Amino acid sequence: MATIPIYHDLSFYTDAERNKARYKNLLSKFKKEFNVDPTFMGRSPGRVNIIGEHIDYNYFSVLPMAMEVDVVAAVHGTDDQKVILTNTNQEFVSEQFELPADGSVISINKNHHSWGNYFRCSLIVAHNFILEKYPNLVEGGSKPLKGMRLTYDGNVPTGGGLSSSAAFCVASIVAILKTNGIDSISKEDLTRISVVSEHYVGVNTGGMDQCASVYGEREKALLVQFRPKLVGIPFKIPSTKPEEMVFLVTNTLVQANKHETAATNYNLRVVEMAVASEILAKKYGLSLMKDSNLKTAGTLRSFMDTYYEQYLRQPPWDGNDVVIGIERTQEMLKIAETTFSEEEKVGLTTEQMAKKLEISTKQFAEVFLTAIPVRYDIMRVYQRAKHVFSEFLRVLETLKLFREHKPSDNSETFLMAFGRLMNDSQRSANIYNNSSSPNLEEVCAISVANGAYGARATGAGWGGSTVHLTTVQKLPKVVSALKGQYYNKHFPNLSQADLDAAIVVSKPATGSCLVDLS
Ligand code: NG1
Ligand code: MG
Repeated sequence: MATIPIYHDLSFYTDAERNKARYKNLLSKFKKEFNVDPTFMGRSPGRVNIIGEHIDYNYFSVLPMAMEVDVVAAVHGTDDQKVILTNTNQEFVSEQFELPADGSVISINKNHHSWGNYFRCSLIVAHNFILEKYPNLVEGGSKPLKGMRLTYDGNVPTGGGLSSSAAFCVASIVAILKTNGIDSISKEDLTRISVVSEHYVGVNTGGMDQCASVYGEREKALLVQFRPKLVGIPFKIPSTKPEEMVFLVTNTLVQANKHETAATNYNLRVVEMAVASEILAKKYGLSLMKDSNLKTAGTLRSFMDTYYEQYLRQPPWDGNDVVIGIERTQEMLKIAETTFSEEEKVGLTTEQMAKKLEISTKQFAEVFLTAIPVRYDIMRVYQRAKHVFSEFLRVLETLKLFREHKPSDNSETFLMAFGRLMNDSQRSANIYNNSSSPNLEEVCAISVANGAYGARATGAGWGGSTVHLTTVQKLPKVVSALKGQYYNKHFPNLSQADLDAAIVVSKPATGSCLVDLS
């Protein structure tokens, strides 16, 4: 089983030089804070998603890559039961707390939102994992975890769609496991446990970000699969000639605060898609595996698989054969079109949804509205299903394009087809998933009009970052258009440093790792 690498220097960065000052500052801050040197560092990167948005929590594959920006935790384990969290960024005020002396797993007060809660999430999943796999380290659960002193340094923009939260949680889990004596951390285990960590602060994430953060490799993008099992498969993106392809990642500088808007945005999508899967299943008399984050309802992937296996009695899809995947997903789109009347396609009230499911509104509330609090007048169930199936189709078409592109092929044709898929993804996010924003639309339109083949929001949306497909040659024009038409217009007083941080060319980077300081 592959384990996360251990480094003794910064050679895992493409640009180690650029990070040296950062690490020096981190180490001196630690020493000043705790009067001792850290013994190791846990690190995990942010990611950019190339294509496949709001489908990971339906278990449809996505295509992200890890980035050079990351979260690093310098650590010193102690024999007391105290955890002290500090950060090189003054905005994150120090926190400390005691681990329960009786060896029990801590709990979180969800109503009190703080950065320390993300550490607590990590502690919960890491502790449960230790109890499950290494119970002797904590004497079967009667001994507490080790105390820890930590200083964090992160350069993933927060609320920016590059998954700072996942990078933070994964780096923290690595730090906690290592402190408690687990040196060899399997990528599979690390992904599996980190995927659910943020659920403890009430954000019902899928598993793309954590998986990309763990499995990232230099020069490689990732195919993140959820079925038949969760895994990140690194692969080389084809190169293009004579114009070398690049991904530009830009931040709209409009923060998407997922935590505060969850009830009407992110979490509502999770619920709407679960409702969609159950309505589709009802139409064919199928009973779905209850695999959504609600745990009382299915997912759209579960519907697709059950429809083929139980209704059409066809063998299960292995997730790899792109042609079969495309065929099945196109069938799903047809089903979504015919399951709802024109009137229902506008959106459904609670009564209408209960009626379609042939249950009472009280039962509807029990199944769909209890585990995850959401607010709505109508649920746009048809639109969400349409977004998810069409978006997965675009992921498969992108993969097909990558696999079929040969070095001797015309790059322009390839880039145009790839860009079109990215643009279609953005259109669907805007029209069917309602997860775009005026700023995101503006940024994408500017870059496409100035030399990008495609542009789209990356991550949850409603603000945050965008990813643009362009080439080394076309890049300067795209960047200067974005500066002139977007940043200067909306943020005229932005410092040069902030502007540089908002516009980055991203190369695929190394995933989670340990840095040994002994
Ligand atoms: P961001 O916005 O980057 O955190 C979120 C989810 C992903 C995925 C995307 C939408 C988290 C940690 N991650 O990404 O799992 O669902 O939205 O594709 O919330
Ligand atoms: Mg996040």
